[in-house]
Amino acid sequence: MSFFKRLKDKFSSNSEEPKQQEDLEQLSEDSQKEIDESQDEQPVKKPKKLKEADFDDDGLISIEDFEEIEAQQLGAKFRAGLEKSRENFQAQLNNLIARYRKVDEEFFEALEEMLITADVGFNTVMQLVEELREEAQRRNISETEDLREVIVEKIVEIYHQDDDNSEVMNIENEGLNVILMVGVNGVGKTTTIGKLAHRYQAEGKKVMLAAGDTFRAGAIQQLKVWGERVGVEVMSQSEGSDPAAVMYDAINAAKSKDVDILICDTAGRLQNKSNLMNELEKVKRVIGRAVPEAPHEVLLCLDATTGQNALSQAKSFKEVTNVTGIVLTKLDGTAKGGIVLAIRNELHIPVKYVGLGEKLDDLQPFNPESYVYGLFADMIEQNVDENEAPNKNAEEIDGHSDESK
Ligand SMILES: Nc1nc2c(ncn2[C@@H]2O[C@H](COP(=O)(O)OP(=O)(O)OP(=O)(O)O)[C@@H](O)[C@H]2O)c(=O)[nH]1
Ligand SMILES: [Mg+2]
Repeated sequence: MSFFKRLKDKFSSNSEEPKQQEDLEQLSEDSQKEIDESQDEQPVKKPKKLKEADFDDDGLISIEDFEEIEAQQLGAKFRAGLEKSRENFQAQLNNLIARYRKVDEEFFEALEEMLITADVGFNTVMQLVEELREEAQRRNISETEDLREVIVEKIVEIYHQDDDNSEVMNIENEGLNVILMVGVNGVGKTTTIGKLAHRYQAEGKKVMLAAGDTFRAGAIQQLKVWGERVGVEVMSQSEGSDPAAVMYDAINAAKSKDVDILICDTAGRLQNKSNLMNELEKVKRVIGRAVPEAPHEVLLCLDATTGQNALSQAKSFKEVTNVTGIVLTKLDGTAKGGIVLAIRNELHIPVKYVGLGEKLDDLQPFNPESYVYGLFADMIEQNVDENEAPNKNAEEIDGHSDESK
């Protein structure tokens, strides 16, 4: 099965909005109806036929159906969140392919330029395009049109190259887990904490928040609002108090209340202000002393709309604290979604979550396949549809010729 077809089968659904499990049966009827109705139309965005969910005796959905729905929900989220980047990437790639029909050095140079402009990062672009050159030669591809799939496939490959499944959060089932959220001002730390708390709570974890931003006026209140919205307890002290003391008390409270996950907010700090960066070290030390192994994750929030500046932030934070993962926020707000690749390949820090909007469920675990699906969904689907049409004809012809034998 082709790479595009696999992506389409996995992530595509007929709805931009993720489906609820209850809607499944209705959805399946609706999509069948839409398929029937759209038979005569151009099948550019033909909805996928959803199979009916198999409910077992307890009225529970089967694991296969659950996984299928989950992948489609993820696909729809990335598709919606990456709309701006997709419009940009697809239009630019279509332009390139139309302009340079033949695979040659001029095409590769134009592709390099396009990817660099989309924030993919210089070194990553060089590596990616070099591998494309080799692949084109190896497979004897001479038309740029035939490179579409290879380009998208290579993006996933380059992401996976030193993969150790590191997108997965280091959360233990037993005992208290501590997550420390760090980053410069306004990148989305507090919002991400609210979204993360919501996710973990939905998974049945007991979550608590620590209001470690004692610096900015209103920051404690902002976290409390998130706590109320999500329904989790927020441990706080007064504005101006020592953030390390806030963390220390919060950890003790979390231990005594059998909390599974404590998520700690911190003040936004500029990477070039050494006193603030030192404060972060202290916070981390205090956490580590109270719970061995903690913090289990130090998540650095980066704002995708700040482009290459996000990379330099990451480098500075990495120097003072052991960043274990990136949360790339506001990916919905940029047309330069290539920043994900730059972060991964130039910093070797995994992107664990991406922010795809401002709603509670707009924080999604990062995965390179759902990402490229979001980045190229229309192109992928159109390509699969076009390729399937002649195949069908070929099958029919084959069938006839078989019969005539
Ligand atoms: N569109 C979009 N907006 C986001 C996302 N994540 C956060 N935001 C917005 O970014 C703004 C800043 O978010 P905060 O969570 O307050 O950022 P912060 O890092 O805690 O800021 P400081 O506490 O001032 O350092 C808010 O308006 C959020 O709604 C996202 O994924 N997409
Ligand atoms: Mg904040």
